[in-house]
Amino acid sequence: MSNYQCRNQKLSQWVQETASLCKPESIYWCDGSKQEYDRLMAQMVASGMALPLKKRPNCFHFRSDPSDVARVEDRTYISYPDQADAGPTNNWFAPDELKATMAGLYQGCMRGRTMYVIPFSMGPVGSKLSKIGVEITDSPYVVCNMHIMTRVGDGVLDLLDQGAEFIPCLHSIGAPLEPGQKDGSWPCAPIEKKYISHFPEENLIWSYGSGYGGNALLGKKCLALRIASAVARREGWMAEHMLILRLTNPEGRQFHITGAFPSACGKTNLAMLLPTIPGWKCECVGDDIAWMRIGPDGRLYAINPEAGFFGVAPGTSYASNPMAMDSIKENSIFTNCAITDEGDVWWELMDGPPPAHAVDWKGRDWTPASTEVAAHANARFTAPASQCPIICPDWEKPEGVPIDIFIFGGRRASVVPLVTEAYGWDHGVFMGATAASETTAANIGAVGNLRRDPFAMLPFCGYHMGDYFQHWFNMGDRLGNKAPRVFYVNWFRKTAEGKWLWPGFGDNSRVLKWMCERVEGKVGGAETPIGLLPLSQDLDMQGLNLPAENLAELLKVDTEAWRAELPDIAKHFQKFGDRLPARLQRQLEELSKRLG
Ligand code: OXD
Ligand code: MN
Repeated sequence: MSNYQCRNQKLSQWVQETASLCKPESIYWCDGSKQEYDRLMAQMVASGMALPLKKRPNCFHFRSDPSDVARVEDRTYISYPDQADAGPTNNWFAPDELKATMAGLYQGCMRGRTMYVIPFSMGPVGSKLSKIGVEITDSPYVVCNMHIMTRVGDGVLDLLDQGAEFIPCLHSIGAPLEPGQKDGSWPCAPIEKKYISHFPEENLIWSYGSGYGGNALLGKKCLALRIASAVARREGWMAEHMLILRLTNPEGRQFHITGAFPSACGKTNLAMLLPTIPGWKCECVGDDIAWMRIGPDGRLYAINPEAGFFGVAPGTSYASNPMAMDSIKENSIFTNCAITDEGDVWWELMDGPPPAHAVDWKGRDWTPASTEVAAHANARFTAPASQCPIICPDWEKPEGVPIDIFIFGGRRASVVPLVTEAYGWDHGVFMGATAASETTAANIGAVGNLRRDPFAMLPFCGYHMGDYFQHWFNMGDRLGNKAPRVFYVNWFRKTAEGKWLWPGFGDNSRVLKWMCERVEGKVGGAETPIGLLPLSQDLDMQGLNLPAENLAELLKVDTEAWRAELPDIAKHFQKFGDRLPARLQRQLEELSKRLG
């Protein structure tokens, strides 16, 4: 039983084959309409899976199974016939073996459920920079989230009917229903049966067992980063884990900036920054992923392939990110938050005092005296990007926006200054390749450990990372003097007593201003062993009462501490064996020489 007759033969065959394998009760082709969204939500409310929020129009809350709360990096596979092609940073299984195991799991896995076919576009429908995907899933929660995060629907189906290529994304929660069996509120498979698999040589994604976030909304990390990074290398473009923003100076000149940061470094906050310096305006193009191609004028143009924000809720507040708070007032989905007695969501560090009573993310009574957090640390909101009050008017421009500046960064309590400019492209690639961050509660492993996360792509690069570094050099060679300028930032410096040296948030605009003025050639930079640093008079500090010693500390280059970093960088590079580009090794030698 199916509601649509698809004229794309390859697609219709794949849907039929999948139905024969997974044995759903029915097949439903999604049209992306509001009626479809409302109908599925109403069904989930009726089944008890979704809770409508009294305080937020058209908003719903979901509670996941406590075993299914985050991306599962150790169950995520990049599958090439030759393990060497996956590289040292990815989990690997041979395609035949992985497919055989997963086909066994998929056998009859959708019994008793509807199989949804979601045609979606990553990027504006029909843009040359966009890609079409089709996700097959047995989760109505996934369908509704995909409505927000991607462009689902008829426009895409029309392109498919005309024979457009697509990336097949197969997803099942892995919880078939026996006749008469009552469904749970978050059905999923146990951890040892979860698989998030990528077959880059076939542009194919197979996900099984999880209904959560990047494991299940396959357009995001799976397609737009892991598969797209491999496609981008073959086709000569870039798929990056980067926010995109537009900064306009008081004279009206626009600068477009992308930034790559590991988790828990304030990427969404930076993407929606409200500048504290007068006359400067920031607009958000995207908060997580950038797809970039060289345009006819030789510059690099970026689109945001997504249509929504899938943001971490705890810590989001009017103090930290007012634009995100305004984006989630309506038409949003919340997952694993706490619910107040008034029928609103709540999470740790939201503005104001905590509620006197709430129901926590596990459905238990919670009060401020409780010893556990009310919202899960990875609780999320899913919100349409169009609802962000500072969404850039050109965010859906099919040709994208021209990039002037790349920023890399990480969380470092010491050593790394507030901002450094690279001496040139190769040095910039070195900065990206050696990016490191101290782990927080959001990462696996001990808190405070230094984790190298090259280009913030460690969990998202769909091929050997040594080849990925080389791809960056190749792109730089093609861009020549039109390449974006590269900077490295660290908003997270602390005093010896553990106090923040820099206020961050909107005041980060002061650092962005310096970058823009460097691009314009208006301000200087001091040459240091690690790159160019602002002269303290060139950083706009008006209206900020920052003690002079803080600024001095933020802009200090501790040569001794940097020298001590070198062995760790060398060890990091060794992992990539003979696929480490010689140009990176040379950068390390030059840094070492400059440090003396
Ligand atoms: C994300 C991540 O969820 O990077 O965006 O982990
Ligand atoms: Mn991300």
